[in-house]
Amino acid sequence: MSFQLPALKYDYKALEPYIDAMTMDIHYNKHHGAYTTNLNSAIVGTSLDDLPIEEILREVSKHSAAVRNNGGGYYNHNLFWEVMTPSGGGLPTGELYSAIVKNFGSFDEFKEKFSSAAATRFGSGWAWLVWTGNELKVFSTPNQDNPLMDVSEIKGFPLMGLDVWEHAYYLKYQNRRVEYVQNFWNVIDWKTVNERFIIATNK
Ligand code: MN3
Repeated sequence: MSFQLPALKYDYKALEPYIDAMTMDIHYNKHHGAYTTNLNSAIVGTSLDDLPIEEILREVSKHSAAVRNNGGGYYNHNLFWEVMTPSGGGLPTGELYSAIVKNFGSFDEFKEKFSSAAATRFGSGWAWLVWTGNELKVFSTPNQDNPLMDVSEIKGFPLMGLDVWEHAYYLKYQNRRVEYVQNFWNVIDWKTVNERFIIATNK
């Protein structure tokens, strides 16, 4: 079995002006494409060959750096494309909205906390909203780590992730990561994030 680059549900220019078409094209085909190819090379012929990606990541400390970096890169980008949409933005929907208010005080406090996690992650990494099993948490990870990994500071089910590697924004925003993070709120797909929340809380 090998992992496949998932089909995008929108075209490269669909998230403009917030995420430009050239960044989408390169990010998806070259970066996500390379994580996918390199993950497959790292697991071919090993005992990981038949496992779902979530199971590989759950015990990632037992595997090679190539599996950690490319397995994380593969999963994280699958999630990233999924939680964005051209008709995004606004307020979270459904049960997720109530849970955000309960955990963070208000949507604005949550938004501030998530934006800050994204802006202050030093170097390359990701900001996360995660369901830990009994609460929502916001934090960030370095490189391609994520909350499914046993090496993660906070573990749980990732509901949404924001890529803050320079390759995610540099062509359009150069060094202005904060502006990229602010604009992300215009393309977030709350319907999908709420669906992930319902899956996570029913596990
Ligand atoms: Mn990326």
